[in-house]
Amino acid sequence: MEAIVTHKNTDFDAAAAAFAAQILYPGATPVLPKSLNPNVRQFLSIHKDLFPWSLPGEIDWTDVDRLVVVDTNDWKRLEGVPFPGEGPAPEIHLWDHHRSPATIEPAWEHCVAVGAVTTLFARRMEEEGLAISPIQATLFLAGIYEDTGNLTFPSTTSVDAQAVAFLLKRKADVEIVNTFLRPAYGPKQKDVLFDMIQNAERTKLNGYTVSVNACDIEGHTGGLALVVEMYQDILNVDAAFGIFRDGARGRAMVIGRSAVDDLNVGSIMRALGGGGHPGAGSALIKKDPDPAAIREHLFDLIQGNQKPAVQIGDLMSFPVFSVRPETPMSEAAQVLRDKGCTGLPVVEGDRVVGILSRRDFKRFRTPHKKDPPVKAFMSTDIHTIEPGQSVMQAARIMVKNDIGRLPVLKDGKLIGIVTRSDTMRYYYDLLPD
Ligand SMILES: [Mn+2]
Repeated sequence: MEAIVTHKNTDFDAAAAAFAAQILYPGATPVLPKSLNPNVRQFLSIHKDLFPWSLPGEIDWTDVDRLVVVDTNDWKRLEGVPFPGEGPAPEIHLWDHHRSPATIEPAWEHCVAVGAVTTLFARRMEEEGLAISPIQATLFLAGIYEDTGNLTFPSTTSVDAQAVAFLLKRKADVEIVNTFLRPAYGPKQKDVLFDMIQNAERTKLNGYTVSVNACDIEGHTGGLALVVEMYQDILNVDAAFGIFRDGARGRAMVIGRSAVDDLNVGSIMRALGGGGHPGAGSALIKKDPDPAAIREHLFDLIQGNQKPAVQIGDLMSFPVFSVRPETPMSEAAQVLRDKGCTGLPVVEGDRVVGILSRRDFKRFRTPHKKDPPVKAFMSTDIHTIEPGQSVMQAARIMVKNDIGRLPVLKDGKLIGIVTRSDTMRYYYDLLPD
Protein backbone atom coordinates (compact mmCIF):
# COMPACT_ATOMS: atom_id res chain seq x y z
CA MET A 1 0.00 0.00 0.00
CA GLU A 2 1.12 3.56 -0.71
CA ALA A 3 0.17 6.49 1.53
CA ILE A 4 0.54 10.24 0.95
CA VAL A 5 1.01 12.33 4.11
CA THR A 6 1.53 16.00 4.90
CA HIS A 7 1.95 18.38 7.84
CA LYS A 8 -0.60 19.11 10.56
CA ASN A 9 -2.53 22.39 10.50
CA THR A 10 -2.81 21.56 6.85
CA ASP A 11 -3.00 24.60 4.61
CA PHE A 12 -4.07 24.74 0.98
CA ASP A 13 -0.59 24.10 -0.37
CA ALA A 14 -0.23 20.92 1.71
CA ALA A 15 -3.72 19.61 0.88
CA ALA A 16 -3.40 20.49 -2.81
CA ALA A 17 -0.03 18.75 -2.95
CA ALA A 18 -1.46 15.62 -1.30
CA PHE A 19 -4.16 15.33 -3.95
CA ALA A 20 -1.73 16.27 -6.71
CA ALA A 21 0.56 13.47 -5.53
CA GLN A 22 -2.31 11.04 -6.01
CA ILE A 23 -2.28 11.84 -9.72
CA LEU A 24 1.43 11.07 -9.95
CA TYR A 25 1.17 8.02 -7.69
CA PRO A 26 -2.08 6.40 -8.89
CA GLY A 27 -3.50 4.09 -6.26
CA ALA A 28 -1.86 5.90 -3.34
CA THR A 29 -4.15 7.06 -0.51
CA PRO A 30 -4.01 10.66 0.73
CA VAL A 31 -3.92 10.62 4.55
CA LEU A 32 -4.72 14.02 5.99
CA PRO A 33 -4.29 14.99 9.65
CA LYS A 34 -7.32 15.86 11.77
CA SER A 35 -6.02 19.41 12.14
CA LEU A 36 -6.94 20.93 8.79
CA ASN A 37 -7.00 24.72 8.51
CA PRO A 38 -10.63 25.96 8.59
CA ASN A 39 -10.64 27.14 4.96
CA VAL A 40 -9.18 23.83 3.75
CA ARG A 41 -11.76 21.90 5.79
CA GLN A 42 -14.53 23.99 4.27
CA PHE A 43 -13.29 23.42 0.72
CA LEU A 44 -12.79 19.69 1.19
CA SER A 45 -16.13 19.11 2.88
CA ILE A 46 -17.87 20.64 -0.12
CA HIS A 47 -15.76 18.60 -2.56
CA LYS A 48 -15.62 15.39 -0.53
CA ASP A 49 -16.73 13.09 -3.35
CA LEU A 50 -14.03 14.43 -5.64
CA PHE A 51 -11.23 14.51 -3.07
CA PRO A 52 -11.59 11.54 -0.73
CA TRP A 53 -8.97 11.02 1.98
CA SER A 54 -8.30 8.86 5.03
CA LEU A 55 -7.42 9.76 8.61
CA PRO A 56 -4.17 8.48 10.17
CA GLY A 57 -6.16 6.22 12.55
CA GLU A 58 -7.81 4.44 9.62
CA ILE A 59 -4.50 3.26 8.17
CA ASP A 60 -2.72 0.02 8.97
CA TRP A 61 0.77 1.47 8.89
CA THR A 62 2.39 -1.99 8.82
CA ASP A 63 0.85 -2.34 5.37
CA VAL A 64 2.44 0.80 3.96
CA ASP A 65 5.45 0.03 1.80
CA ARG A 66 5.78 3.48 0.29
CA LEU A 67 5.23 6.80 2.04
CA VAL A 68 4.97 9.96 -0.06
CA VAL A 69 5.61 12.99 2.18
CA VAL A 70 4.60 16.40 0.82
CA ASP A 71 5.16 19.99 2.05
CA THR A 72 7.30 19.14 5.09
CA ASN A 73 10.65 17.50 5.70
CA ASP A 74 10.15 17.17 9.44
CA TRP A 75 8.80 14.06 11.19
CA LYS A 76 7.46 16.16 14.06
CA ARG A 77 5.05 17.97 11.75
CA LEU A 78 3.34 14.74 10.67
CA GLU A 79 0.34 13.58 12.67
CA GLY A 80 -0.40 9.95 13.52
CA VAL A 81 2.38 8.59 11.29
CA PRO A 82 4.69 6.13 13.12
CA PHE A 83 8.23 7.47 13.57
CA PRO A 84 11.02 5.50 11.94
CA GLY A 85 12.01 2.68 14.29
CA GLU A 86 8.54 2.57 15.82
CA GLY A 87 7.09 0.59 12.97
CA PRO A 88 7.84 -0.69 9.51
CA ALA A 89 10.33 1.20 7.36
CA PRO A 90 8.53 2.15 4.14
CA GLU A 91 10.36 3.63 1.19
CA ILE A 92 10.00 7.41 1.44
CA HIS A 93 9.47 9.84 -1.42
CA LEU A 94 9.76 13.47 -0.34
CA TRP A 95 8.33 16.49 -2.19
CA ASP A 96 9.07 19.77 -0.45
CA HIS A 97 9.99 23.43 -0.88
CA HIS A 98 11.23 24.32 2.64
CA ARG A 99 14.77 25.44 3.24
CA SER A 100 14.88 24.21 6.85
CA PRO A 101 17.15 21.25 7.69
CA ALA A 102 15.40 17.93 7.13
CA THR A 103 14.72 15.23 9.72
CA ILE A 104 13.14 12.93 7.13
CA GLU A 105 15.61 10.86 5.11
CA PRO A 106 13.97 9.86 1.85
CA ALA A 107 14.96 7.19 -0.63
CA TRP A 108 14.00 9.64 -3.38
CA GLU A 109 13.30 13.37 -3.22
CA HIS A 110 12.20 16.33 -5.29
CA CYS A 111 12.92 19.36 -3.14
CA VAL A 112 13.25 22.80 -4.72
CA ALA A 113 13.04 26.19 -2.99
CA VAL A 114 10.00 27.48 -4.86
CA GLY A 115 7.06 29.43 -3.38
CA ALA A 116 4.68 26.48 -3.06
CA VAL A 117 5.23 22.73 -3.16
CA THR A 118 2.14 22.35 -5.36
CA THR A 119 4.16 24.17 -8.03
CA LEU A 120 6.48 21.14 -8.30
CA PHE A 121 3.51 18.83 -8.90
CA ALA A 122 1.88 21.14 -11.45
CA ARG A 123 5.13 21.40 -13.39
CA ARG A 124 5.53 17.62 -13.42
CA MET A 125 1.94 17.17 -14.65
CA GLU A 126 2.53 19.62 -17.48
CA GLU A 127 5.81 17.91 -18.46
CA GLU A 128 4.14 14.51 -18.51
CA GLY A 129 1.04 15.78 -20.29
CA LEU A 130 -1.29 14.48 -17.57
CA ALA A 131 -4.98 15.41 -17.76
CA ILE A 132 -6.49 17.26 -14.80
CA SER A 133 -10.01 18.55 -14.31
CA PRO A 134 -10.87 22.26 -13.77
CA ILE A 135 -11.77 21.44 -10.15
CA GLN A 136 -8.41 19.79 -9.52
CA ALA A 137 -6.71 22.77 -11.18
CA THR A 138 -8.69 25.06 -8.87
CA LEU A 139 -7.51 23.28 -5.70
CA PHE A 140 -3.90 23.31 -6.94
CA LEU A 141 -4.12 27.01 -7.77
CA ALA A 142 -5.45 27.73 -4.25
CA GLY A 143 -2.38 25.91 -2.91
CA ILE A 144 0.06 28.03 -4.91
CA TYR A 145 -1.79 31.29 -4.30
CA GLU A 146 -2.01 30.76 -0.55
CA ASP A 147 1.66 29.93 -0.10
CA THR A 148 2.87 32.74 -2.40
CA GLY A 149 0.28 35.40 -1.43
CA ASN A 150 -1.03 35.41 -5.03
CA LEU A 151 2.56 35.40 -6.31
CA THR A 152 3.56 38.44 -4.23
CA PHE A 153 5.58 36.93 -1.35
CA PRO A 154 9.36 37.25 -1.63
CA SER A 155 9.60 33.44 -1.85
CA THR A 156 7.77 33.50 -5.21
CA THR A 157 9.76 32.23 -8.21
CA SER A 158 9.17 32.31 -11.95
CA VAL A 159 8.48 28.57 -11.75
CA ASP A 160 5.45 29.29 -9.52
CA ALA A 161 4.15 31.68 -12.16
CA GLN A 162 4.62 29.02 -14.84
CA ALA A 163 2.66 26.56 -12.72
CA VAL A 164 -0.11 29.15 -12.30
CA ALA A 165 -0.21 29.66 -16.07
CA PHE A 166 -0.57 25.90 -16.58
CA LEU A 167 -3.42 25.67 -14.05
CA LEU A 168 -5.26 28.62 -15.60
CA LYS A 169 -4.92 26.89 -18.98
CA ARG A 170 -6.52 23.87 -17.36
CA LYS A 171 -9.43 26.19 -16.37
CA ALA A 172 -8.76 26.73 -12.67
CA ASP A 173 -11.51 28.97 -11.29
CA VAL A 174 -10.03 32.10 -9.68
CA GLU A 175 -13.40 33.15 -8.23
CA ILE A 176 -13.58 29.96 -6.19
CA VAL A 177 -9.96 30.37 -5.12
CA ASN A 178 -10.74 33.90 -3.90
CA THR A 179 -13.78 32.69 -1.97
CA PHE A 180 -11.81 30.08 -0.05
CA LEU A 181 -8.62 32.02 0.53
CA ARG A 182 -10.29 34.76 2.56
CA PRO A 183 -12.74 32.91 4.80
CA ALA A 184 -11.11 34.21 7.98
CA TYR A 185 -12.88 37.48 7.26
CA GLY A 186 -16.40 36.73 8.50
CA PRO A 187 -19.12 38.78 10.24
CA LYS A 188 -17.16 38.92 13.51
CA GLN A 189 -14.10 40.35 11.77
CA LYS A 190 -16.25 42.82 9.86
CA ASP A 191 -17.68 44.11 13.16
CA VAL A 192 -14.20 44.55 14.62
CA LEU A 193 -12.97 46.37 11.51
CA PHE A 194 -16.06 48.59 11.50
CA ASP A 195 -15.45 49.49 15.18
CA MET A 196 -11.80 50.26 14.50
CA ILE A 197 -12.56 52.51 11.55
CA GLN A 198 -15.14 54.47 13.54
CA ASN A 199 -12.53 55.20 16.22
CA ALA A 200 -9.62 55.62 13.86
CA GLU A 201 -6.96 58.16 14.72
CA ARG A 202 -3.74 58.92 12.92
CA THR A 203 -0.58 60.16 14.54
CA LYS A 204 2.55 61.54 12.92
CA LEU A 205 5.77 60.19 14.37
CA ASN A 206 9.11 61.24 12.87
CA GLY A 207 7.57 61.69 9.45
CA TYR A 208 5.54 58.46 9.50
CA THR A 209 1.81 58.10 9.88
CA VAL A 210 0.86 55.56 12.49
CA SER A 211 -2.48 54.44 13.83
CA VAL A 212 -2.89 52.66 17.16
CA ASN A 213 -6.41 51.42 17.79
CA ALA A 214 -7.76 49.87 20.99
CA CYS A 215 -10.79 47.67 20.67
CA ASP A 216 -12.70 45.33 23.03
CA ILE A 217 -13.44 41.84 21.81
CA GLU A 218 -15.49 39.04 23.33
CA GLY A 219 -14.31 35.46 23.33
CA HIS A 220 -12.10 33.89 20.72
CA THR A 221 -11.85 35.95 17.55
CA GLY A 222 -9.62 34.61 14.83
CA GLY A 223 -8.40 36.45 11.78
CA LEU A 224 -7.44 39.63 13.64
CA ALA A 225 -4.15 39.86 11.77
CA LEU A 226 -6.13 40.13 8.55
CA VAL A 227 -8.35 42.79 10.16
CA VAL A 228 -5.29 44.87 11.08
CA GLU A 229 -3.93 44.43 7.56
CA MET A 230 -7.19 45.68 6.04
CA TYR A 231 -7.34 48.51 8.56
CA GLN A 232 -3.85 49.62 7.56
CA ASP A 233 -4.83 49.44 3.89
CA ILE A 234 -7.99 51.48 4.36
CA LEU A 235 -6.34 54.17 6.48
CA ASN A 236 -3.32 54.14 4.17
CA VAL A 237 -0.93 54.62 7.11
CA ASP A 238 2.70 53.50 7.28
CA ALA A 239 2.03 51.31 10.29
CA ALA A 240 -1.07 50.18 12.15
CA PHE A 241 -1.50 48.50 15.52
CA GLY A 242 -4.58 46.91 17.05
CA ILE A 243 -4.90 46.36 20.80
CA PHE A 244 -7.65 43.76 21.24
CA ARG A 245 -8.72 43.43 24.84
CA ASP A 246 -10.65 40.39 25.96
CA GLY A 247 -11.99 41.68 29.29
CA ALA A 248 -13.53 38.35 30.36
CA ARG A 249 -10.21 36.55 30.08
CA GLY A 250 -8.15 39.50 31.33
CA ARG A 251 -5.77 39.64 28.41
CA ALA A 252 -5.08 41.57 25.26
CA MET A 253 -3.68 40.70 21.85
CA VAL A 254 -1.54 43.36 20.22
CA ILE A 255 -1.11 43.02 16.45
CA GLY A 256 0.98 45.29 14.25
CA ARG A 257 1.64 45.75 10.55
CA SER A 258 4.18 48.04 8.94
CA ALA A 259 4.67 49.00 5.33
CA VAL A 260 7.96 50.81 5.88
CA ASP A 261 11.24 49.10 6.54
CA ASP A 262 12.36 51.60 9.17
CA LEU A 263 9.51 50.70 11.48
CA ASN A 264 10.27 47.16 12.55
CA VAL A 265 7.12 45.64 14.04
CA GLY A 266 8.96 42.43 14.97
CA SER A 267 11.34 44.21 17.33
CA ILE A 268 8.53 46.35 18.77
CA MET A 269 6.54 43.19 19.51
CA ARG A 270 9.56 41.46 21.03
CA ALA A 271 9.77 44.36 23.50
CA LEU A 272 6.16 43.54 24.46
CA GLY A 273 6.99 39.85 24.94
CA GLY A 274 5.82 38.71 21.51
CA GLY A 275 7.53 38.41 18.16
CA GLY A 276 7.28 38.67 14.41
CA HIS A 277 9.19 40.00 11.44
CA PRO A 278 9.77 43.58 10.22
CA GLY A 279 6.41 43.81 8.44
CA ALA A 280 4.12 42.02 10.88
CA GLY A 281 4.05 40.78 14.45
CA SER A 282 1.99 40.25 17.55
CA ALA A 283 2.18 39.96 21.33
CA LEU A 284 -0.16 38.58 23.96
CA ILE A 285 -0.41 40.68 27.13
CA LYS A 286 -1.69 38.34 29.82
CA LYS A 287 -1.81 40.38 32.99
CA ASP A 288 -4.57 42.99 33.43
CA PRO A 289 -3.96 44.78 30.18
CA ASP A 290 -4.63 48.51 30.18
CA PRO A 291 -5.16 49.61 26.55
CA ALA A 292 -4.21 53.23 27.30
CA ALA A 293 -0.91 52.15 28.88
CA ILE A 294 -0.17 49.71 26.04
CA ARG A 295 -0.88 52.50 23.57
CA GLU A 296 1.60 54.83 25.31
CA HIS A 297 4.15 52.05 25.47
CA LEU A 298 3.72 51.42 21.73
CA PHE A 299 4.28 55.09 20.93
CA ASP A 300 7.49 55.05 23.00
CA LEU A 301 8.68 51.91 21.26
CA ILE A 302 7.87 53.29 17.82
CA GLN A 303 9.77 56.45 18.57
CA GLY A 304 12.74 54.52 19.97
CA ASN A 305 12.63 52.18 17.00
CA GLN A 306 13.24 54.88 14.42
CA LYS A 307 16.70 53.75 13.43
CA PRO A 308 16.76 53.10 9.74
CA ALA A 309 19.10 50.28 8.73
CA VAL A 310 20.44 52.33 5.85
CA GLN A 311 20.70 56.05 6.44
CA ILE A 312 21.10 58.85 3.96
CA GLY A 313 24.65 59.26 5.25
CA ASP A 314 25.49 55.78 3.88
CA LEU A 315 24.02 56.53 0.50
CA MET A 316 24.86 60.13 -0.32
CA SER A 317 27.58 61.24 -2.69
CA PHE A 318 30.36 63.49 -1.47
CA PRO A 319 32.25 65.71 -1.85
CA VAL A 320 29.56 67.81 -3.45
CA PHE A 321 30.35 69.89 -6.48
CA SER A 322 28.65 73.22 -6.05
CA VAL A 323 28.60 76.67 -7.64
CA ARG A 324 28.05 80.16 -6.26
CA PRO A 325 25.09 82.40 -7.13
CA GLU A 326 27.38 84.62 -9.20
CA THR A 327 28.93 81.77 -11.19
CA PRO A 328 28.14 82.29 -14.89
CA MET A 329 25.76 79.74 -16.38
CA SER A 330 28.29 78.63 -19.00
CA GLU A 331 30.74 77.78 -16.25
CA ALA A 332 28.09 75.86 -14.29
CA ALA A 333 27.25 73.93 -17.46
CA GLN A 334 30.93 73.06 -17.81
CA VAL A 335 31.03 71.74 -14.21
CA LEU A 336 28.01 69.55 -14.94
CA ARG A 337 29.64 68.13 -18.05
CA ASP A 338 33.02 67.57 -16.39
CA LYS A 339 31.68 65.96 -13.25
CA GLY A 340 28.88 64.05 -14.88
CA CYS A 341 26.24 65.29 -12.43
CA THR A 342 22.65 66.07 -13.28
CA GLY A 343 22.30 69.02 -10.94
CA LEU A 344 24.22 71.29 -8.61
CA PRO A 345 23.57 72.97 -5.28
CA VAL A 346 24.21 76.70 -5.26
CA VAL A 347 26.13 77.70 -2.15
CA GLU A 348 26.82 81.00 -0.48
CA GLY A 349 29.33 80.55 2.31
CA ASP A 350 28.06 77.52 4.23
CA ARG A 351 24.46 77.92 3.16
CA VAL A 352 22.61 76.29 0.30
CA VAL A 353 20.72 79.12 -1.41
CA GLY A 354 19.50 77.34 -4.54
CA ILE A 355 19.49 74.28 -6.72
CA LEU A 356 20.39 74.17 -10.37
CA SER A 357 19.07 71.24 -12.35
CA ARG A 358 19.30 70.13 -15.94
CA ARG A 359 15.78 71.48 -16.41
CA ASP A 360 17.06 75.01 -15.63
CA PHE A 361 19.67 74.72 -18.37
CA LYS A 362 16.97 74.10 -20.93
CA ARG A 363 15.75 77.64 -20.33
CA PHE A 364 19.27 78.95 -20.79
CA ARG A 365 20.39 78.73 -24.38
CA THR A 366 23.83 79.71 -25.54
CA PRO A 367 24.98 81.83 -27.15
CA HIS A 368 23.80 84.65 -24.92
CA LYS A 369 25.07 88.10 -25.41
CA LYS A 370 25.84 88.20 -21.74
CA ASP A 371 26.57 85.08 -19.72
CA PRO A 372 23.99 85.39 -16.94
CA PRO A 373 24.75 84.26 -13.37
CA VAL A 374 23.39 81.04 -11.91
CA LYS A 375 21.12 82.94 -9.52
CA ALA A 376 18.94 84.04 -12.45
CA PHE A 377 18.06 80.43 -13.26
CA MET A 378 18.41 78.48 -10.02
CA SER A 379 15.43 77.24 -8.08
CA THR A 380 15.19 78.75 -4.61
CA ASP A 381 12.52 76.33 -3.41
CA ILE A 382 15.01 74.15 -1.58
CA HIS A 383 14.29 70.82 0.04
CA THR A 384 17.02 69.17 2.06
CA ILE A 385 17.56 66.10 4.19
CA GLU A 386 19.74 65.10 7.14
CA PRO A 387 22.26 62.26 7.14
CA GLY A 388 20.39 60.27 9.82
CA GLN A 389 17.12 60.15 7.90
CA SER A 390 15.96 57.18 5.91
CA VAL A 391 15.91 56.48 2.20
CA MET A 392 12.12 56.21 2.36
CA GLN A 393 11.95 59.77 3.71
CA ALA A 394 14.23 61.05 0.95
CA ALA A 395 12.15 59.27 -1.70
CA ARG A 396 9.00 60.86 -0.33
CA ILE A 397 10.37 64.38 -0.43
CA MET A 398 11.55 63.88 -4.00
CA VAL A 399 8.27 62.40 -5.19
CA LYS A 400 6.17 65.01 -3.42
CA ASN A 401 8.13 67.92 -4.87
CA ASP A 402 9.03 66.33 -8.20
CA ILE A 403 12.75 66.85 -7.75
CA GLY A 404 15.65 64.58 -8.50
CA ARG A 405 18.17 65.46 -5.82
CA LEU A 406 18.41 66.56 -2.21
CA PRO A 407 21.31 68.34 -0.56
CA VAL A 408 22.28 66.59 2.67
CA LEU A 409 22.78 69.05 5.50
CA LYS A 410 24.44 68.47 8.85
CA ASP A 411 23.97 71.36 11.30
CA GLY A 412 22.93 73.46 8.32
CA LYS A 413 26.16 72.67 6.45
CA LEU A 414 26.21 70.95 3.07
CA ILE A 415 27.96 67.58 3.42
CA GLY A 416 26.58 65.53 0.52
CA ILE A 417 23.91 65.05 -2.05
CA VAL A 418 21.47 62.22 -2.60
CA THR A 419 19.78 61.65 -5.96
CA ARG A 420 16.85 59.73 -7.36
CA SER A 421 19.18 57.11 -8.79
CA ASP A 422 20.77 56.62 -5.34
CA THR A 423 17.36 55.74 -3.93
CA MET A 424 16.67 53.41 -6.86
CA ARG A 425 19.95 51.62 -6.20
CA TYR A 426 18.80 51.12 -2.63
CA TYR A 427 15.37 49.75 -3.52
CA TYR A 428 16.74 47.35 -6.07
CA ASP A 429 19.40 46.23 -3.62
CA LEU A 430 22.32 47.31 -5.77
CA LEU A 431 24.20 49.04 -2.95
CA PRO A 432 27.91 48.32 -2.76
CA ASP A 433 28.79 46.47 0.48
MN1 LIG B 1 3.86 24.87 1.47
